[in-house]
Order: sequence, then structure tokens, then C-alpha cells
Amino acid sequence: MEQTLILIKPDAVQRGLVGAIISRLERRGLKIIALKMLQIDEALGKRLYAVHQGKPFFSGLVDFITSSPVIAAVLEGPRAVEVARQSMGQTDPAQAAPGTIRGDFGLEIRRNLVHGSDSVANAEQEISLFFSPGELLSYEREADRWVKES
Ligand code: IDP
Ligand code: MG
Repeated sequence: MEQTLILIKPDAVQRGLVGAIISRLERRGLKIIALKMLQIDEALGKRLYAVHQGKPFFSGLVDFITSSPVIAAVLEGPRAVEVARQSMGQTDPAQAAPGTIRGDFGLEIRRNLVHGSDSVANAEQEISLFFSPGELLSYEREADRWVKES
């Protein structure tokens, strides 16, 4: 089953939106298979955002993601990567549709509340930055047969 890495960023933790954000993804049907709170250090922030190295916003982005604790979660479900990003909304909250996390809680691109992996390959790599294989739990949820067919 597909897995994706979600981060609830420092702005959302500081604003008390952790529960609201997790709740939206959980209600969608995605299964939480790992969850932790941590403070991202500079090395991890740079690895997470390595693809953006050299862009003008890179150092501000690393400063921001390391500025306060985050929640890291692995969510599982059919097309989890795409579904989670759809629930998050466009990168810039000003462009994100109402009903999405960024569209309902954000205003500016630098304070966009959540991170979600953008491909299955990147999800695998990003999950490994935050979790060891043994931290990803495999379990059945009784309600899943009412959410998905297989
Ligand atoms: P994503 O988070 O929707 O995948 P990316 O393009 O991967 O968006 O960018 C990573 C993060 O970098 C964004 O979530 C946002 O916080 C920040 N970011 C992206 N583009 C800009 C920009 O033009 N200015 C400032 N920050 C940006
Ligand atoms: Mg991205």
C-alpha cells in the first residue's frame, strides 16, 4: 500500500493546528502508521529540501523548518501521495482552494503549514529521513473495509 510523509510545520504547531490538520487527513481515510514530534536540525532540514538548494528561498526555508518543533507522520492508503497533496492544497495558500488545509488555514507561501511528499519515490526517501523501518507499524483497521475495497 502506498505511503507518504507528512510534516506539520512549525507555524501549524505554534498555532495549535496539529489536531485539526491530522484530523482532516485521517477523516479522509488515510491510515496513520507512524507519528512523532521532533525539532528538525539544520542538516536534516537541508536534506529534506535538497532539491531546492540554490533557490532564493532555500536558506529561509531551512531556517523556518528548523525554527520550532514539527510533527512527522507516515500515512498509508491507496494513492496516498496524491490524495494527501490534494487535501493540503496548492503550495501557495493564496492559490489553494477553500476546503484544503492551506486554503483554509494559510495566507502566504512561506507559512503554508504542511509538507507532503510529491511522488512515491520521494516519499520513500523522505520517510527514511524521519523513521526507521521498525517505526512503521503494520496493523488492520476494522473500518477500512468501509473506506476502501482492497
Ligand atoms: P510543496 O511544499 O507544495 O511541495 P515545494 O515547491 O516543494 O512546495 O516547496 C517547498 C516549500 O518551500 C514550500 O512548501 C514552501 O514552504 C517553500 N516555498 C516554495 N516556493 C517558495 C517561494 O517562491 N518563496 C518562498 N518559499 C517557497
Ligand atoms: Mg515539495
